[in-house]
Amino acid sequence: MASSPINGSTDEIRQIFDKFDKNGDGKISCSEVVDSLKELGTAVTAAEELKDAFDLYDMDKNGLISAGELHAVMKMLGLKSSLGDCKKMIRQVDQDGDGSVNFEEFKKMMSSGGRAPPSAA
Ligand SMILES: [Ca+2]
Ligand SMILES: [Ca+2]
Repeated sequence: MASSPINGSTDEIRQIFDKFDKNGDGKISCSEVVDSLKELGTAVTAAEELKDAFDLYDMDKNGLISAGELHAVMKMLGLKSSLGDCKKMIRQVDQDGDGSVNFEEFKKMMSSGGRAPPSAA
């Protein structure tokens, strides 16, 4: 049962190729490459920034931001929020009700605008 890694990667290359080949003519033009890289770059940057911000808050790296962690970062950023405020912010996005913010909930927190804390620029 030797599986050839080449088959898998050919598939992957074709998928990537299809993504680049916007008009489906089987060729990738320079402008198609530029467009695709631009799209890719924007998506990756946004996701990476969010992950960086999440890691900043998640001090013990357990994949969850607790009210205490949120409070500590707010203090670090010089924002005057009480632990109670942080708990309230978490409650607003806490979908599974565990009292902490996971990455999915964090994304919501950041995209909801409003009182989303700024990331360290
Ligand atoms: Ca944590
Ligand atoms: Ca939660």
